[in-house]
Amino acid sequence: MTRVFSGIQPTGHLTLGNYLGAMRRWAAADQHQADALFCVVDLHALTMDHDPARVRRLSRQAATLLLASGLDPELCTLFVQSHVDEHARLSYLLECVATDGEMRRMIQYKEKAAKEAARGRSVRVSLLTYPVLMAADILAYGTDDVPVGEDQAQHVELARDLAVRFNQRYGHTFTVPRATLPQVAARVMNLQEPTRKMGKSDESGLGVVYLLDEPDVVRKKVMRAVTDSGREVVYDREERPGLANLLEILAACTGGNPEALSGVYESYGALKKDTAEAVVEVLRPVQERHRDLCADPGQVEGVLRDGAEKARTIARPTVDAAYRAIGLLPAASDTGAAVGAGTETGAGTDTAVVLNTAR
Ligand code: AQP
Repeated sequence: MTRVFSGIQPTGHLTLGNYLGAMRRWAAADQHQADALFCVVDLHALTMDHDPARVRRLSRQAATLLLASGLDPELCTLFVQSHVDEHARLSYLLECVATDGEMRRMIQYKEKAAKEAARGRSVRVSLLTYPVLMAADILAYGTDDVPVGEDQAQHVELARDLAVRFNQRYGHTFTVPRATLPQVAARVMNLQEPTRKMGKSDESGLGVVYLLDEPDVVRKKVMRAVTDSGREVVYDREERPGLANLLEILAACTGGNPEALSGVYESYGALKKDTAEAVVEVLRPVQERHRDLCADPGQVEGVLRDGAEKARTIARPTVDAAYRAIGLLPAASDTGAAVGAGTETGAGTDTAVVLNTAR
């Protein structure tokens, strides 16, 4: 069965971009078709200046919203990254395979490092290395498919490269994963700056629809969306990014096609009104379920506890195999497991190492 893994960072309140680009597919398709794991990747939230209490609060909120968006613990595994040590264990090994140059080419690193510098803050080393942790998140589970929005495609590409490199150097250990992108709304844009991604760490929040925004707030944000000069409603991502963004949001919410929808509207106002109502309707059931789940926090905690236990049992053998393959001496109780691991170091060599150390 195909193994699917994907995660979400508790770096801010979850947005319509997170929902349309990733979460909705996880609930509607992935958990039914695959052996799927979904994770609140809280370690990633420590890569920028952060408030510990806020990260804790947002982690719980993200898990609750994932359940509210339809993830079913009977069908998939939902857990918090820091509850499973295997992610951090594997990340170090992959840092020994990744290069400084490839880390510095990551677009998110360049953008976020520039943001930190502009605020006069120093850049954390973890901001540079977190794509390796993300590769570890994915590779620890023998993942085949990683359903993400377009902004994460480069990081999944890195996970692929590291898997291939590790396998070539140390023997086949990892499945090589691939990113799967949604057909529509792979990159929902900020409503105020439609050339910028709708992101949860946006400062003003005016161009960002949050999953827990009240219907009237959603309506206001969509009605005030920046559109382009011109009168005709046409779908052109390059020349008319504001309009294209609205058409894509409407298409994603109604199951339509942005190009076809552009022919239906004669005015920007009508398009905005329908888009606002479509978003309100998509968010309504999520908000209702979120409210119910908040009334029973023990339920969410139980799901996360069981999820972490299950995730550990899946990740452990792969991460242990990577430790052996790369040449680390197994702890005494694991020595039996070391036999045969690695490309050049067979059982005989392992035994010699143990004997030499004893002398
Ligand atoms: N605008 C978006 N359009 C489509 N998909 C998106 N995703 C995020 N934003 C959009 C997808 O949601 C999943 C989880 O995202 P994440 O938590 O890894 O990243 P983020 O929301 O972009 O969070 P950041 O980096 O903390 O926020 P910003 O960018 O504001 O600084 C992923 O599958 C992602 O592709």
